[in-house]
Order: sequence, then C-alpha cells, then structure tokens
Amino acid sequence: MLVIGIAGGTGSGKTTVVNKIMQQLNVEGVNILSQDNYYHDNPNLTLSEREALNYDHPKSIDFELMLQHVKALKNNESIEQPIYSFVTHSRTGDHVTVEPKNVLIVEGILVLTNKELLKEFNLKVFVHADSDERLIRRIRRDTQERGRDLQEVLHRYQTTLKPMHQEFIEPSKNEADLIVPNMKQNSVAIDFLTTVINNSLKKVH
Ligand code: UZR
Ligand code: MG
Repeated sequence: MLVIGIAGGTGSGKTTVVNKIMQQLNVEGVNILSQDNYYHDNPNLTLSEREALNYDHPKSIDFELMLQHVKALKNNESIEQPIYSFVTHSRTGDHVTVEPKNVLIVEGILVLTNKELLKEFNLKVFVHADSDERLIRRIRRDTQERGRDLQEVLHRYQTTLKPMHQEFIEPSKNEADLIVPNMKQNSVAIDFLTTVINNSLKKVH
C-alpha cells in the first residue's frame, strides 16, 4: 500500500488538491483518512467550553488512534473510523467501516507534525498558499458554510490559527518531499504528483 501524507495550513486547499489527484490516479481504490475525523472527543465539556478549545494544536488530535488505523490498513485490516461533527465539536458516536485499498491519503493541517505518523508515509506533500489567501478562504468557508460571523473568524485567526500555524504547521513543511503551490493554477504540480504516485504504484505491485 502506498501511503501519502498531505498537509498545509487552513484554507490552503488540501481537499481540492486531494480531489484533483483522485481524478487522475490509475487505481481502483484510494482511501482518504482526514484528520478532521480524529479530533479528541471531550464529552464532559459543555458546548461553549468545547467551542473555546484550540483545534489547531497537535494535542487536539487523537494521533494514537490515527496511527493505529493507518497501521491496520497497511496490515490489510479494516478499521472503524469515528465520525466527528464540527457543529457540536464532538464525535457523533457513529462509525464508518473503511476497507484497505491500494492507496491511502492521510490529509490534514497537522499530519506532518507527528513523528510516528511521518514514518508511515511513502510520500509527504505540503500544499502552500499565502496566508492572506488562506485567511480569505477561511472567512468565506466559515461564514458561508459553518455559520460563524466575521468577527469570530478574525478573532480566532489572530489568537489561535495564526500562532499555531507559525509554531507547528509552517515548520512541518520541512518534512515534505514536495511542496504544491495552490494559489492559482497548479495543474503542472498535480501532474507531477500523480505521475510520481502512478510510478510508485507500478513498483509496489
Ligand atoms: P481545514 N475545527 C473546527 O472549527 N472545529 C472543530 O471541532 C475542529 C476543528 C477547525 C480547526 C482548524 N480550527 O483550523 C480547521 N478551528 O478545522 C482545520 N477553529 O481544517 O484544514 O479544512 O481548514
Ligand atoms: Mg479540509
């Protein structure tokens, strides 16, 4: 199994890059493991307490479970993936069964910050977009799709997202094999990436 880690700051367009790669891969099966489903659960806190938590620090992620799942899939075992809700900031209690496939993409802002997880990746990618571009995208997404108001988004960006990005996410770029620009056009970079992936798949099988 080929395991690819894809990181990048909030609003860098990781999801878009993953989707573009998926469209171009010559394989039947690709699994995507999103960091979004592996936030720690805090059932003993109230909703407003959970809203105030820092979700951009590596400690907010259940890396233990994530690692266990990556290893299980590599071992050809299926996993029970928890489903997480950004509305309630908690696990829903539901699970999806994920069966092992040829390629596993592990995606999220912090996936290149964990030493143990890094060892599992055959290819490490960092998606880059300038911070003003990322802030614009984050404002659009949080106000249009997540029902947050502008002041709230700007406050969180300044107090949490930016410092966490500087402390943890940006330095993790050093772990990347490849940095994909995601400002305007990146079809050449996506072509490179899918060529590398398709070539590695030929070697693996
Ligand atoms: P992307 N996040 C939430 O908003 N609520 C949660 O319960 C868990 C995570 C956000 C998190 C981070 N920060 O910046 C973002 N906040 O999800 C990462 N606030 O997702 O890479 O898609 O931007
Ligand atoms: Mg995303």
